[in-house]
Amino acid sequence: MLKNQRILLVLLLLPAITLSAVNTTAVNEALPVDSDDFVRLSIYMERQGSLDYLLAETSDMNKADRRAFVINHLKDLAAESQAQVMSFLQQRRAEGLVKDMHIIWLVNSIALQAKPQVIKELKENFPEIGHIHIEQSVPTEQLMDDNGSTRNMIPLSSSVTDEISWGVQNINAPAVWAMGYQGQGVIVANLDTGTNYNHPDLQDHIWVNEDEIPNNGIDDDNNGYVDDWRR
Ligand SMILES: [Ca+2]
Ligand SMILES: [Ca+2]
Repeated sequence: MLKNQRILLVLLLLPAITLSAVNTTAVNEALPVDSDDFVRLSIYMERQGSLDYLLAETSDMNKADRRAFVINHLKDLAAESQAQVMSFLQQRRAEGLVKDMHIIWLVNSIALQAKPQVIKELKENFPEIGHIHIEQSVPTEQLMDDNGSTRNMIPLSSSVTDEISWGVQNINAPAVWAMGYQGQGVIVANLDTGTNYNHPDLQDHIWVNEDEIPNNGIDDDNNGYVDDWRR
């Protein structure tokens, strides 16, 4: 097997290997108390794909066949090991106690929302479950400083230079700029946990909501967000 193909396979299986190392049937996540709301969770099955098995079985295959074999194996493993749990969850879903259910065959897990009583039943009755992870939600206020900025923002280096970073050089951006293409009129959306709009490369290019008057405590453009002039 070529080295890069082996690395690809290892990367594909890494989450499964990491999870199988947990090797416990104890489901020890705390459930929210005094609530009958839906809880978002992931169920990870005890059985996980074996890297040794897959390497041995696919050693003589080409890349396409190897990919198909691994995918089929992991899907079969998920279907087989999740059968009892899925049957139970489908029954509870019909009763309105489970929703938004998805099988994640790559790591042999099921993502869903369920009422707390269903999670308790899962813990008590299905030893084939290795681990249940309860997704915790964090109120936005806990993530922001009093001034509304994101906490723990990394301060900018004091030694800012005009040097073009290696990543930008590697995609040959300077050559494109030299041809006159500099992003004029293009607005790029960024979905992330935060952007430092004071960064020297960004501060002159950040989109501003011109229909919003900054910091007057009023949603001037009536879009549901107060003072969202630059975020
Ligand atoms: Ca607004
Ligand atoms: Ca405003």
